[in-house]
Amino acid sequence: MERIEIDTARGKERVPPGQYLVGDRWPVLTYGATPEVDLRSWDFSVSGLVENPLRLTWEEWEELPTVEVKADMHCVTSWSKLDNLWGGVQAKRVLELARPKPEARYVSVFCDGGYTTNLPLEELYEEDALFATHHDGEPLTPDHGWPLRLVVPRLYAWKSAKWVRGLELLAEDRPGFWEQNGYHNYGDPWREQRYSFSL
Ligand SMILES: Nc1nc2c(c(=O)[nH]1)N[C@H]1C(S)=C(S)[C@@H](COP(=O)(O)O)O[C@H]1N2
Ligand SMILES: [Mo]
Repeated sequence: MERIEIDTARGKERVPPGQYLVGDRWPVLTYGATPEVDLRSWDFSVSGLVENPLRLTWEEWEELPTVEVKADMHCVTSWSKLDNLWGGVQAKRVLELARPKPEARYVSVFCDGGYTTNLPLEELYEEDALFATHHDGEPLTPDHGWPLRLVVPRLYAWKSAKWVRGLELLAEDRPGFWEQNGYHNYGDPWREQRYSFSL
């Protein structure tokens, strides 16, 4: 399996300003309850501005080529967890299958349980952005997003949507759940883009 190790900090301080380390502990941060997911009715869809809309069953998802990505995780509530080894499918592989139209510039990510988040499309072409099924060699637990979560290591972790069910590609940005509720629209930890208002 291909192992991708990218310096999440990219030459900046490894731990972004205002963050503390949790060590081996891995907090669970969820708004609301952990949804129940049934793999028999589960699907993953890519819709909107794509040439080839996708709708994959779990069996079809499991056929996709996998990678491992080592990356740090930074939550806006100030904890950081370093050196997570994620296993899953690179986001750009999925986009290559769906073939975004030239007008597509943003992505709306949706999940079981109703959570949403938004990203510029180019963020999902970064080498370390993936849809993860595994963490440190083990399948994800339900609280951490089983069966599938998005991981976008270079942005605050609220963008790393758990229980992800699909993407919609858009020409105009569409703020997600936290982005509509006061969090920054982009969320770069090194620029401390925590909230959309100034403190
Ligand atoms: N579907 C969904 N995804 C989510 C959240 C959520 O509430 N619902 N919380 C986000 C936040 S704020 C963080 S910090 C990370 C936490 O991931 P963890 O619980 O696996 O540590 O998940 C993100 N993904
Ligand atoms: Mo978070």
